[in-house]
Amino acid sequence: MEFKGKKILVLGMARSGIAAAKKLKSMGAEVLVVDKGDNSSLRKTANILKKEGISVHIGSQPPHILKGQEIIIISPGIPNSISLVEKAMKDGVSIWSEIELAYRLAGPSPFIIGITGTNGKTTTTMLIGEMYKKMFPTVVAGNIGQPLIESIGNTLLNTKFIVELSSFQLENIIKFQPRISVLLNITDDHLDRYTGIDDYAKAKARIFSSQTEEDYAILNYDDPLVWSFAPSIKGKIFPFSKFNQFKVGIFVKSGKIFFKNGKVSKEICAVDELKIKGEHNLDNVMAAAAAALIGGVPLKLVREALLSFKGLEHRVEHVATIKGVDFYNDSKATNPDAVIKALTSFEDRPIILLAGGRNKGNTFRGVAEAAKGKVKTAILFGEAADEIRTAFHASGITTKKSPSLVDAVHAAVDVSEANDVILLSPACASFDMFASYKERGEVFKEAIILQKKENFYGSKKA
Ligand code: UMA
Repeated sequence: MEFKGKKILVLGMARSGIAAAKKLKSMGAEVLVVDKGDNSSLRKTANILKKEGISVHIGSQPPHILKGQEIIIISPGIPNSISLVEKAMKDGVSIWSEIELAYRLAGPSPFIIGITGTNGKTTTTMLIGEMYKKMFPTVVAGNIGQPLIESIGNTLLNTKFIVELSSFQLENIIKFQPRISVLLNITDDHLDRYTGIDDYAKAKARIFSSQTEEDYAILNYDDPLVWSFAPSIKGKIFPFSKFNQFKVGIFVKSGKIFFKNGKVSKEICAVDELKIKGEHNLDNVMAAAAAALIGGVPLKLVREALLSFKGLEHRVEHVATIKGVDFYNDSKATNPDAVIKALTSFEDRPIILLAGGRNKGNTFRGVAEAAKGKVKTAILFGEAADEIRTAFHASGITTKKSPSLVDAVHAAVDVSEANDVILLSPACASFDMFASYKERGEVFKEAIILQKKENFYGSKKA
């Protein structure tokens, strides 16, 4: 596609916006980047982009900036409901996500695997990446933290793009066509952006919108909302299930994972052989193995990748064992469903749960229900502490409030005994107290290292 001389407005000047602007500029487009924020780091970025010949406007997003613009590349964090975007739509300006731009520039019919779902997308994306890397030149990008556009132009013809996709990114795709799409699950999340779960699910299901009969859609058969999209999908449906078996699909039978596709039948591995535990991870493993086997990765390499995969940082990550107490960092659990899944990872061990942060429009009743009989104390922090406390009290669970995450770690240690699990699994976004879930996880881990150094247990519990 020709961008030379085209007037393009890039909305949002963070990772996606910066990468899109640079790419478009390199292709001869007339780029204007707009960000409503104004702080020292944005000003610094603005200066860098200006030096590269990119126009920048920060501090506001007034309607006049739309004048003459042909396309808007919108960052995922910006909803289509802001007045500037609503006006642009009325004026007939095309609105593309950075993913759409990357797709248009990736060459004819690029091999893309798109992975979406409320939870497990990063784990599944990483796993698929590990499998493909053993066989093909592979790019792993998207919502995982690296804008897809950054890798476009530097790849070989047979490169496989493994792309984690959020509902935000999918809202503004048009022609984006993954050869293989994966929809893992849909549960309440981002309800501060969507009118309800159906609206959120509709955004996720856009991943299938340009797929044809040649393409594949790997779907969670055990999730009724996911499966409800099956009849409307043009691509070949490839189900995965923990409870049902198929002639075409991937499933668990007698503790083993099987892949069947017509005459092809493969036993992949025993569930016990996997290092990543929990039922949700079984879903991720099945979806990943299906995406790899369908795409031509040999069984041997799929097995190798699966059996060596230890999981991700900030995702039920084991941090330390101190005097029989295990500390786990699950900072990436930013919605209730992720916490419910994490709580299933520790068999019958008592859990001290650290939760709180910024609520994304969710209710905590489900977490409180799942915590019954598992969580002995919940230590709560951040904006949503009172809301979570109300839900947990209704379930009869003891709670404590802490002014900070570090203080919450101290409070958890105070009430802990050998064999307990101290789990940070917040059920909320981090933005009320931290820059990201990663920073929150790092602060948690540092607090634990400090506990070790100060020999807290030695002085208090010996
Ligand atoms: N802004 C405006 N106008 C507005 C609102 C915001 O100009 O009306 C500006 C802000 O001032 C800010 C910029 O937009 O400077 C932020 O853009 P962004 O939030 O899209 O940030 P990026 O760094 O581009 O990150 C995005 C994804 N962020 C979100 O979806 C919120 C990243 O996912 C992703 O890794 C990155 O693109 C690369 O693809 C993060 C995320 O939290 C991990 N995703 C959500 C999730 O996983 O739950 C969906």
